[in-house]
Amino acid sequence: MRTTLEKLGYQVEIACDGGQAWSALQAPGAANLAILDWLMPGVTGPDICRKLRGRKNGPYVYVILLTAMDKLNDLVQGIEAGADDYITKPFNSQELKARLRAGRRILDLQHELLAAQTELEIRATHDGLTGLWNHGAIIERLAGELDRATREKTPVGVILFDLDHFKQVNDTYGHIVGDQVLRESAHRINAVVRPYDLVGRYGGEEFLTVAPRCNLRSAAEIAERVRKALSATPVVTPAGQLLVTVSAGVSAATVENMRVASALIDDADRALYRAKELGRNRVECDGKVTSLTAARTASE
Ligand code: GH3
Ligand code: MG
Ligand code: MG
Repeated sequence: MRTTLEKLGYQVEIACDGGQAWSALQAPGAANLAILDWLMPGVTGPDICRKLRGRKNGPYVYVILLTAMDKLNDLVQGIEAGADDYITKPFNSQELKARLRAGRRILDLQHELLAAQTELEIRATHDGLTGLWNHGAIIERLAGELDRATREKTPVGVILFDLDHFKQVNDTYGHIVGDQVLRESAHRINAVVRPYDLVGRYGGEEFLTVAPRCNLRSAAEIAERVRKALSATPVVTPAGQLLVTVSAGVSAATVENMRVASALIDDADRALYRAKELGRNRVECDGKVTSLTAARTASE
């Protein structure tokens, strides 16, 4: 069988008994089509089918059971155990070839289906323009982080960013340039936050960052890094170099003051409003104001 399969262009891995077959099928990069003898020492073919179908994750493995002609009556049991097809012994290579082709067709379809599902999941949770989490997804992530923070007794920081005078960019240079500025802003935010911080597009030119394990001050420091990353270098567009600034409002849930997502966002929004009122291109915090603004003036 190995020779026949190799002639057909398949990469073949041989297992000497059921136990070995089961280990091989669990290994990373394992085969996705298995031809299993019904009776094997230790673990039988149908046993492996049941184990495979009982897995919570892992790729789909297409299973062909090998069975002797006189065991054909047992087939129902094999199919019920999770086998996809069967071949009777001694096998005929033409038949094997045809059955393998059918198996590949199913596996290809399965692969396409999974790819389409992944694509749909990404589209449902991500913003098309910037690639960031979308409005619904970032709020859901924030709620998830708050649940975890409550269990683990850690803080969570929330930062709401809003580009300054962004309407002017659109009005002066057009929406295409505006879109480019939004993409570049998203890129710069992502570049300065920590890998496990979450960044979403909350609205048109508003971004929401969730900073797990950050108290008000640490979150404000992240916001300040983002503010600097934007104001330090103009965005290069076909319309020329545009200096873009951002204002930020920061809030934090702490062990002593745990809040739900909407309350945290409201608090960050109020701080953001103050940042706008106080002249934009600045970070304001909900509650005790840190000395970040002073630090900023000193370093610039
Ligand atoms: P402020 O400093 O007070 O925030 O001023 P602003 O001009 O940024 O505020 P405003 O909320 O008035 O304007 C936001 C603008 O963002 C209005 C809208 O045209 C623009 N906008 C929202 N979504 C998009 C988008 O997807 N693409 C582009 N190009 N512009 C967008
Ligand atoms: Mg806005
Ligand atoms: Mg704005």
